[in-house]
Amino acid sequence: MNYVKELVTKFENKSARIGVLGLGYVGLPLAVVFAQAGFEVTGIDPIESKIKSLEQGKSYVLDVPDETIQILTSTGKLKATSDFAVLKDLDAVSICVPTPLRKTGDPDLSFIFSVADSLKKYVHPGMAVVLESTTYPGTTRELILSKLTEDNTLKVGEDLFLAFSPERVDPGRIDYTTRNTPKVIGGITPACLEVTSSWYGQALEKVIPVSSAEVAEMAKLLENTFRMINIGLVNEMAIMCDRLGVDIWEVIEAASTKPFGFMKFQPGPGLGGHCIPIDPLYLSWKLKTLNYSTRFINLASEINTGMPRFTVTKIQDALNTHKKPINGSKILVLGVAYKPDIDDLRESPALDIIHLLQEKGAQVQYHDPFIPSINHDELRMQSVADFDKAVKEADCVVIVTNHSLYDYTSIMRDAKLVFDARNATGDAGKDNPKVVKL
Ligand code: SAJ
Repeated sequence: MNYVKELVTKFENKSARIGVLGLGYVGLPLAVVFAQAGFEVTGIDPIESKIKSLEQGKSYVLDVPDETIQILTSTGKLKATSDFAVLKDLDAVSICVPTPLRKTGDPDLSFIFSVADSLKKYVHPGMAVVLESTTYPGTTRELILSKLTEDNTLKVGEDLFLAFSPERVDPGRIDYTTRNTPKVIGGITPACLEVTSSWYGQALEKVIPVSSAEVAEMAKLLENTFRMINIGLVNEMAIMCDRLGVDIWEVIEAASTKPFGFMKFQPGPGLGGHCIPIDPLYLSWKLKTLNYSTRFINLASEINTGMPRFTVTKIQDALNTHKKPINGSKILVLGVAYKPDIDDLRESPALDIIHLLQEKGAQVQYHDPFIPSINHDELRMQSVADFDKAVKEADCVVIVTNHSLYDYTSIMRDAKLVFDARNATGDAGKDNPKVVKL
């Protein structure tokens, strides 16, 4: 049986039955893109509430509107289930499960292990499998392939076609979407690449084939390690400028006038999100097993994780100039999401900053239009209801995440003191005696 030919034909005539394992901010948009391309797609997720929501035509992912779900489910193009047994009837499945870190800072591969165990029960000859979850180079071959072929019934490249294709979803971004962002794919064998590129090529605008799964895994880690290290560099520049008494924000604006050979990054109160602070540590963990120390990653990570403490020191200094000890001061933190205009709190530096301020005896409140409450570790807080009152009453208003809907002019007018960790106040803040910047 020539499964390559059979699968390529099924992808080309859209008769292939597609599965997406994991319906989060990566998996759901991917399932939608495959369904919109004309495939019948089954989304699979163990969390019942997600399945219920989709069955009711409700999206829980920022980038997918309700009406898209309603159209695709009503036409039968998109179904959702928590029953993994449906996998036995599918021709192709993308794995989009989380790859977080453990508390120890080591990779948490439990989601990948669990999904590989489930898939193992149902994988069958003539099936394509693509792993999308960001992970260390070698995962696709060492974990997924070995699990799916451990009983030697399937032969990769002949009746099982396995590849890695890194997700490049940036939640909230509208210029680049799952469909139009170039998609790197690397197969375990050339036939794996041929089959999976044919599949993805039916739905995505640009597929970038590479020679192996490891190249694809490593490309993703380069993308996000590049970002993490450059943010670490500019954060250290901010610390240097603080020592030198030079305005880092003006320095960056000046450097950014260079039309080539420079890329602008901004210092901040820390590094949040589920990608940038985490992905590079998957790489450093893997290299440690090969007796190599990833010094750049380790140093940048150290600098980035030190930024919340540096920020709190600067807040303390700012209060000091107003003859206010931090102990007992009322501090209002503006913006706790990990980046502007989204509702995601994961790894947000605001959590560290609030914790450090409270440790120093400050009375901390927060406001975030996207995050009504914080329920994280021992932190239980509600976003303040009366924003204007809280700004006026605070001894210091700290801009941690510069959501675009804040009116920074009125904040500078009403606040006694503003600590601006994001240069949200811009030039107006530069000449304002009430404003201190990172
Ligand atoms: N940050 C800085 N300074 C910067 C840029 C970011 O301090 O110059 C901070 C942010 O405040 C945030 C963290 O870094 O706390 C991460 O920000 P991010 O803009 O990198 O946003 P993410 O984490 O959503 O990164 C995603 C990534 N996308 C994927 O992994 C598919 C990343 O590769 C993208 O480059 C990034 O979106 C993007 O460009 O928006």
